[in-house]
Amino acid sequence: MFKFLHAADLHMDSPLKGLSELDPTLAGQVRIASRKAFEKLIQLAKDEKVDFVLLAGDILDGEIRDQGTIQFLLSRLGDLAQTTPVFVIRGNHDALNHLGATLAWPKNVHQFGGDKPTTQWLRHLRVAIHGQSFASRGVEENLAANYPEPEAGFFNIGMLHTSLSGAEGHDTYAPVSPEQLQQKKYDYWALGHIHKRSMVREGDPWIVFPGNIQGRSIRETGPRGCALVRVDDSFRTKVEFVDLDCVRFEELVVDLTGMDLPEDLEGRIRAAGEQLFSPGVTGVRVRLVGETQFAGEITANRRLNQEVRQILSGMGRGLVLEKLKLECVLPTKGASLSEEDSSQVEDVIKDWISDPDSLDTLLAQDPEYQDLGKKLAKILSPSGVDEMLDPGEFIKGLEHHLKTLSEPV
Ligand SMILES: [Mn+2]
Repeated sequence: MFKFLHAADLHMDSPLKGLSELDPTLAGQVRIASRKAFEKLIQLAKDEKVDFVLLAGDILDGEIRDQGTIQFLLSRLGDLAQTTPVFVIRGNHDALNHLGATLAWPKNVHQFGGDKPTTQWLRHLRVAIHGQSFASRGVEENLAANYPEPEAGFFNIGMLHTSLSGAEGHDTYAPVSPEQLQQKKYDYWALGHIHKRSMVREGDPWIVFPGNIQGRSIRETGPRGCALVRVDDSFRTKVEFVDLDCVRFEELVVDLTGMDLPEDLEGRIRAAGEQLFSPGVTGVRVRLVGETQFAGEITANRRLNQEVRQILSGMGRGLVLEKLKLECVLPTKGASLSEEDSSQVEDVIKDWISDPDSLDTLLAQDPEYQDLGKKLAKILSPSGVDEMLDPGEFIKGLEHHLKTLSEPV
């Protein structure tokens, strides 16, 4: 049996966005997050004693702002390369013509060329790895179409940087459909480019995006890492995602529906926050949603940002506020009426239409109708329940409600 790691989209030293107001200690962690994640990848390779490592493109982010980035990458890969072969393809961000074809890769790193697909063999493992780098940034043709036939008796891996048939939020590169990949009769497609981890197919063949190793903004929420792949002697394969990120981004949706007191806001945020797992630092986008009578009060609170920030940090779990979004609203008119009440309102309206005068009397005398007045008031005005007890007002309310009905009764 053998094991390998499949990672992609390292975007080394790419800055993390949306956490600018962090205290200096946390800011330091955020700055080195992509390097930390890469170190964890190397450590995982050592701990698991994997037989080889695949890096499926966008290892570098593009512009090299700092030569230290490359030195760091090469030195850590060098640690590994003493024992473990590493196979690299270049993607759109680190295309050969963009960043230069030659990096001083350590000896055991093999970089696939960009002219045509080629194959590397690990004969002792019966593994054949096929791959091609991006020669330039905008590869629009189906690279996989030219990949070689599978090597009989070998575990065939195709390394490819691709958006497959297109994915939301990603430019289209080296397009190919999962069905076309399947037709190649390989065992495992080690893909890169899409930053969200996914198993496009779980066998026959495996088609896997490991995602990036470190999320970079609120657009990249959830755990990030690589795929650890175990293959037995019959080539039966197990794929497991392993988290490597040190800084995470999460969206926290806090539903304020039915909140009885403004002070309950903290409890609701805390309860929702308890559900988050933080690997160290987690940038949290808090979205306050739902229907609450305090919506106006919440929106008007100019200290709210600061308060939410404190609630999160008070939880002691490395949660920091990325951004606060106020999406809660006053209770919708009509939403608080049960079906039974609604039909009762309809009945009242019908009575009123057939005999407008009778209803005034009815409202004044019948407690049941007064009660209904309160219920109707809820639809018409969430805050003005009491004034609606006046029968005249109730009639006005009914008139209003009648206008809002789509069908005349
Ligand atoms: Mn890419």
